Amino acid sequence: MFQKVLIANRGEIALRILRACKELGIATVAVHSTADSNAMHVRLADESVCIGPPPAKDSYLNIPSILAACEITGADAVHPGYGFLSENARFARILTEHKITFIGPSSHHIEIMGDKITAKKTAVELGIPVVPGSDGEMKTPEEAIKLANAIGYPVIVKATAGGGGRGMKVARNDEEMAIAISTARTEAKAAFGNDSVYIEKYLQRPRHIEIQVMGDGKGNAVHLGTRDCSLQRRHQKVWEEASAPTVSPDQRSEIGEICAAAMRKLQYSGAGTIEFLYEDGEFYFIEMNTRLQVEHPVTERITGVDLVYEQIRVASGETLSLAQKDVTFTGHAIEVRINAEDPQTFTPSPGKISFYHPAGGVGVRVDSAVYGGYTIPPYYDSLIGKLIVYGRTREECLQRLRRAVDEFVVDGIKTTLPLFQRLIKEPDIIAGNYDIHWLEKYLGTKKG
Ligand code: MV4
Repeated sequence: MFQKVLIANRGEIALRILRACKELGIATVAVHSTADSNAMHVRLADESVCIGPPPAKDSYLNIPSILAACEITGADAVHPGYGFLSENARFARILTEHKITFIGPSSHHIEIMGDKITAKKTAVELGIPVVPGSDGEMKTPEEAIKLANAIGYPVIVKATAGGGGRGMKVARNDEEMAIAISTARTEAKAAFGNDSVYIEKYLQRPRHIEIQVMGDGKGNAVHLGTRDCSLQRRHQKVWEEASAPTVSPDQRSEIGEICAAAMRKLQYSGAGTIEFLYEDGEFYFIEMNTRLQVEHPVTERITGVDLVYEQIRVASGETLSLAQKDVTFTGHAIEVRINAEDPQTFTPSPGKISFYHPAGGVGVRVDSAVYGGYTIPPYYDSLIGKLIVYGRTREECLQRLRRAVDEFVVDGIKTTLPLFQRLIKEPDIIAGNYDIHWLEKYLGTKKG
């Protein structure tokens, strides 16, 4: 096991990782920018190193500074959290070259899944169902139009180097296709330095359902069930549930076992999420995330598995502490993301929290790194904290969510808490009847 772990992140996820390290008896190193000197992750770590000025590219994304922090403190492993360097294959490789363990998958697996065409080809080879579309890159509008006619419109053009919704264009006929291919290539070149694009059948009203997986790099892997993350705004998730309300236990086992078997074949190591679009009872692979996700606590709540503990264990060379038969699913969990944003316009609202009272009580977990008197800096994402509630049934979970949102107080800045007050009264939300477009339609047509 590691002696000392450096946490290359900030905010609630840095605390989440610190807590797991403490329970494992591992010493911790926090890194921080000059804007985060007073941050909770710095206070709670055993040691801390300032790695640069506020902009993330100069601090949390600054590989030489983070390597230097490892050298200075003698850390033998780095946990990247999510965002920042968590899916940077070069960072994972450089750490390995310096005999420091990257707590995550191999740089090879990060690379495969980072290239969306290679990811999809890999999924096909592993027997994971994918969205019908091109086998590879589309070079010309003519080629794309020919294939689009074979698939049938509407079709979506995606950037090979994209992901998370960046660089996508929908085409409904040949004329739109010609334009979509050219503009998508130009935009992809500008955004990612790579103009490669591919096409897929456009699914009109899917849900976003993902499977949590965990492997040990020795051919052992398990799935930890489903999450429904359809409630998003501009590709930012707002509300996540486990299990996905519309997937039966039999269907969960079926798609889950396909994913776990795929990870065994790949000898995948660490936590991963296989993302699907789900429409008319069918799963269609779109992407794989090779990291811990923001919404991992809902899975932890219904399975009882500590995902960060497992990540650290397998990174240190131990075998997975659980087999598939040990994974059980109990009750229902919902996470809502409390952001420092205007609840109507979603413009960021950084500043000083004058009073803070998190919700508590039975079935409530709050993952946050803020406190009363803390000033949220303007440089990073606007997540204040995650409210995770549990119920034996989805109905009980919703009742607790109502109660917990009422109880939660964050004064001094605008937050998205009032949005959740509204959402938990909506019949479609109560019924679990929503798709990936529901929230944007709701926000566009209804004014609070
Ligand atoms: C799609 C799609 C419809 N059909 N692919 C957006 C994020 C990226 N991970 C994939 N995305 C989509 N891919 C096909 N073939 C619709 C989306 C999409 C979406 C997906 C998940 C959650 C929210 C979304 C919002 C808009 C579009």
